Amino acid sequence: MTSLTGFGNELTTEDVPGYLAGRAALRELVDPATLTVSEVGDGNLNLVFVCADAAGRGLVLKQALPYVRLVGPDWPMTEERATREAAAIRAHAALSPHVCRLIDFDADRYVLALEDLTDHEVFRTRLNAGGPFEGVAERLGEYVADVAFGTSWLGLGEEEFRVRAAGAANPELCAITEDLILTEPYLGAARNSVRPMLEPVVARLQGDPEWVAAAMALKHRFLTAQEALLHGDLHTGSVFVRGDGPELSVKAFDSEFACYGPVGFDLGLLWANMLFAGARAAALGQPDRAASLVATCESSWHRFRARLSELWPTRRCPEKYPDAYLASWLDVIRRDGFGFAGCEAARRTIGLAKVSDLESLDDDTYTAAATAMLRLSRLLLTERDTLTFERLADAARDA
Ligand code: SR1
Ligand code: MG
Repeated sequence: MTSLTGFGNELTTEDVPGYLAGRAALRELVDPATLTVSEVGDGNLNLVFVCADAAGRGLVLKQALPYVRLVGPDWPMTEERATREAAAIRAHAALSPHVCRLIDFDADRYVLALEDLTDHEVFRTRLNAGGPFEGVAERLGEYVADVAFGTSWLGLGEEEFRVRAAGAANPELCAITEDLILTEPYLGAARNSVRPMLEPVVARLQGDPEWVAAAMALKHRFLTAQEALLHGDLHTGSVFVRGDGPELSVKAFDSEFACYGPVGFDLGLLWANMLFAGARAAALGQPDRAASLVATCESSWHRFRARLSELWPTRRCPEKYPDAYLASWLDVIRRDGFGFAGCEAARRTIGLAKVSDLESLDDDTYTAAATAMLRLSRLLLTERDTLTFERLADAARDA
């Protein structure tokens, strides 16, 4: 039985069949009488139940707990995040095929029923195992473009945009992002930690006012720019993949951090996590794989830009937004993307909720990869206005 704390509303593996039988939208999709259920939540926040019946039909239930699972009941967290995630999935799934589908949402018990993607694997797991990645970041670039345009004032019109942005506030989850990604790695915090050999590198960076000020400027952007409904946590652990080449399937999931914010935030998190995979490969003595992983930052950007440019002629009120504006918005997004990548690079190295790309390495390879990521963080943050992908690739190779 899975019951973490005994909170009344919490599902256990035993109650899931009865729960499904009681939900009109779900009981026809799987047979509650022949169900096998396992709790697989390995993320930081929620319970996740994989359900399959004897006929092989399946679905997934995700329940928000009233606290952060990673830490426990000492860190309370609103279950309303499930309501916001449901709204974000609906908005995003209407705009992109690369989104895990929502089947049902129980607003009383904060349970999302999601399409069964157990034939997929988590992208980070595949990357860590040395698996194929061609085409994944590029599809994610398209996904970011589709949802960015479609939830922006350009896709919605100005009044509808303001209504949607006001309805999508997600303050508690944004506070986690503001603290963990945009404050603590730079200013220091009890929740930060690195292995001892990295401590001097971190101390040097935290004493570098240019790096710290750049991170604060990105926090300012995150707090004040409301361009589109972001995924809000688009790292490689929030993406399922299946197959390769023409069979490739890519699905983003776990959008409980969704909020209106700067579009470059989603791209930046994706880029930083591809750089982590690259730093891991480099530290493990695979320079060609590392270079190809780093190159996905540029190729996902190109796909993002191409898709946004394709959507541009469909904007509401084209007379209000001349063509020249697209280029300037793209410039802003690229610069933000570099900056937020620098923040994510620092956060996943120094702050809470680290990445297995680094954490599973032995001390020598960890030191090489973590030091490289902190060097890249500095470059991405302090030189974001003039940085090119070519320069980023050179720096990643030399880091
Ligand atoms: C306390 S939640 C920690 C992290 O998990 C998620 O993946 C987000 O990145 C969040 O910052
Ligand atoms: Mg998550």
